Amino acid sequence: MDEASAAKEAAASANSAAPTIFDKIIAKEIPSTIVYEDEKVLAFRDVNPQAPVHILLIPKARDGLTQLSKAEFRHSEILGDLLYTAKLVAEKEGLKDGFRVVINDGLDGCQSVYHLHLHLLGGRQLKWPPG
Ligand code: IU
Repeated sequence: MDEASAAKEAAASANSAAPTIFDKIIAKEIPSTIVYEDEKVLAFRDVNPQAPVHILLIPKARDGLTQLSKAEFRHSEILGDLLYTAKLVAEKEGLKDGFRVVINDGLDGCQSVYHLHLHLLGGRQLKWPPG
């Protein structure tokens, strides 16, 4: 299945109640390489890295935040926490020459997991615009 078809399938099956693979990662039921964890945020290496450093940052409590376009005012604090944590993790990873933070949203954004997550990418010269 190509990327666009996979995104279409994921978007069609997305609903706020259904658990995702990230719930199992949070519960440590499936292994992941965790690089940062506190009471609200988990950061782990993407299994299909698109750059030498490719880390996902997620809220431990999804709280309806399946995707950025579903954010409500009450999510402002966790959104800020995630962004600030991305900066901390980038520092920890030694990304002193820069990095990129991406949030894919919905079908056009090619989102495949419906639990909000930030991609932290770095360790090589990234190109712009993205595909
Ligand atoms: P997206 O923005 O929803 O497309 O990103 C989902 C990411 O989750 C994607 O980069 C996958 O490689 C990554 N991922 C993972 O790290 N571990 C998994 O078990 C699964 C997906 I499924």
